[in-house]
Amino acid sequence: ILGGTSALPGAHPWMAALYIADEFCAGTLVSSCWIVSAAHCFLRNPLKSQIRVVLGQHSFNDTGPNTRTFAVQDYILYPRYTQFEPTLNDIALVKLKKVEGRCALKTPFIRPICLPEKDMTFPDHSCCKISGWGHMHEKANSYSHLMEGVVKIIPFDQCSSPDVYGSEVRSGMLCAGSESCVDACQGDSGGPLACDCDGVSFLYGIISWGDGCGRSGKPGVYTLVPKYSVWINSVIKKSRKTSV
Ligand code: 4AZ
Repeated sequence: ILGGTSALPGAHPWMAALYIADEFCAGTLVSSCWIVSAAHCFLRNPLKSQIRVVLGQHSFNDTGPNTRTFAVQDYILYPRYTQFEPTLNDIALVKLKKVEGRCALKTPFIRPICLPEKDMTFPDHSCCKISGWGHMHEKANSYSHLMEGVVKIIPFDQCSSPDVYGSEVRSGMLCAGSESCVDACQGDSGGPLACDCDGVSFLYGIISWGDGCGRSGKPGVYTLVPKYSVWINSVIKKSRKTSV
């Protein structure tokens, strides 16, 4: 995250750190066994056994009394996701492997975020929060402790104008940025854009892509989660019926 501030421990209890073979992505806990992340994080077809999910983490690569580490039972990319259009439908679900019959237990540092229903919309210019362990400058080469920042939802017509992203921005995406250059960067992918309604946080976007980080006129682009709510719920419900 560029231009943000340090998050207090426990401020984003749904944050998941995904160690995927030699890569790193973030994700968001949406129920005790399920993480929502970005499909592009799994483009190299990592083995499930090469993935670890850490919940309750504050500093990158650091476990402690408040963290829980999980192996992965399964990961599922959005059905129409393809490497030929890696920014389109950039959403994946990761199922945690149970330990003694359970996945994530709620603690002050671990708690799921609410999933929006398919028709939930936050208006243009709404303020939402991004968080992550990613680069703090476009040319950084290390990850950080958990950072957060506020970004505003940018009208779709503005983001898809020729001087911003043109036709690269498609339906199922949303743009958000800030005049003070708060933005997501490498390593933040898969993490949440969380928007509050009546004091409740919803996973409205997934950090996906952008032209560099914090460049003026080049906002971050996010997967628009409500467009995928029906798919997410169907995968989670199916798995309840078919697995233990
Ligand atoms: C990345 O490489 C990345 N500024 C994520 C978000 C943005 C840029 C790059 C948006 O994961």
